[in-house]
Amino acid sequence: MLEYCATSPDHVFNADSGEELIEAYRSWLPVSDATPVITLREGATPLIPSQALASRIGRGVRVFLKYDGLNPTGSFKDRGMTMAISKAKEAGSEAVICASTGNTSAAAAAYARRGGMRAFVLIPDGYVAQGKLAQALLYGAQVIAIQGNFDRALAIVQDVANQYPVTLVNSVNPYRLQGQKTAAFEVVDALGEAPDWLCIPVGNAGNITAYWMGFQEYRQAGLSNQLPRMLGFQAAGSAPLVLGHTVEQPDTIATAIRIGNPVNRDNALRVEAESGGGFMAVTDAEIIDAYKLLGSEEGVFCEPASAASVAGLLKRRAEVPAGATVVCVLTGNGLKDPATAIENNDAPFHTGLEADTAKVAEVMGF
Ligand code: AN7
Repeated sequence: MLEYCATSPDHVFNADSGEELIEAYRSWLPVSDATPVITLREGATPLIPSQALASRIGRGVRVFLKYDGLNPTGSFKDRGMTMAISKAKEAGSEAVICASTGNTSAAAAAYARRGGMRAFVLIPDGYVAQGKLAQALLYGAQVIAIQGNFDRALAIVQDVANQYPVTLVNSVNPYRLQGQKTAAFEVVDALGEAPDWLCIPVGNAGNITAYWMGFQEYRQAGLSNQLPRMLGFQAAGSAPLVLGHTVEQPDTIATAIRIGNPVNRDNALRVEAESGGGFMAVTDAEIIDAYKLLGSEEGVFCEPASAASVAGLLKRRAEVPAGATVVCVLTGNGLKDPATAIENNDAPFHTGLEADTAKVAEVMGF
């Protein structure tokens, strides 16, 4: 694991500057003047207060949504990918490869192509949301759908990257986590302090590891006084960190986190121990309830996997200390997976109605 020490603790982030993530946090990242920065102006995503969640918890608790679905390719993966692709370019790489449940493939494809590199992505055939597949194809990646799950795809791309001249950009690539830690910086920059709880969906456990790194670096530099408890939430059918063993046949509606053998398992257990946090499972029904609540009460459309953080917070609401500040990470944009939204909502949807004012007024209830 690559360790990087911050050199300039007096950095002040200016979200209005329109700077790309690497420029905004350059002194905290392993880049130099020789690094070609491949960017789509990622990062600087909003931290949105959620009154609907705060009122469900009560006791003066504040809840914020870190909406990373507003990154250029619609997920937090862009933070890691701007770093991984820039460093691959710096090293002279001409091609990158990843396994993916969808979002990594979209980000890898976009940044690789922008950097003039070929992108190869392995996905589990039939288990990637439509928007993500559309992105990988449109960005011009070579998409290879295998008859096997994500864990199998990851094993294959690790083999391929070991044997052939192609750079692996899954979260075993240390530059990925370096880029992703900037989300924690942004949270502290926005709140002026680290939150008390950080709720986050967990698949491979790269993001929870990266957030913890970011919170620790800011604390060491004196930019925050405290560290959050890190609460990781997995889908009940794909919960290896909760069960304590690999899940051979992971299953969940939240296909982004349909992962049975997390590659960052050891890091995840360290984060749990160091932060006094924990891992917990949420059912698909709880995920969908949270997903619908975010959309219909907050106007925030995230993908199902992202809603696991909110489902988890609601499940553990009785344990939130009075007056605490909680941040739920919304890792991906709801538009990634339109099919799940169309199948899971409570909106009245009148189809095939005659094009007539009186008929329209009638279904409106007038
Ligand atoms: C929306 O794209 O693993 O715990 O291949 O897309 O860092 O793995 C996606 C993971 C959460 C879990 N939310 O993050 C992939 C992939 C969304 C995601 C996760 C993913 P990690």
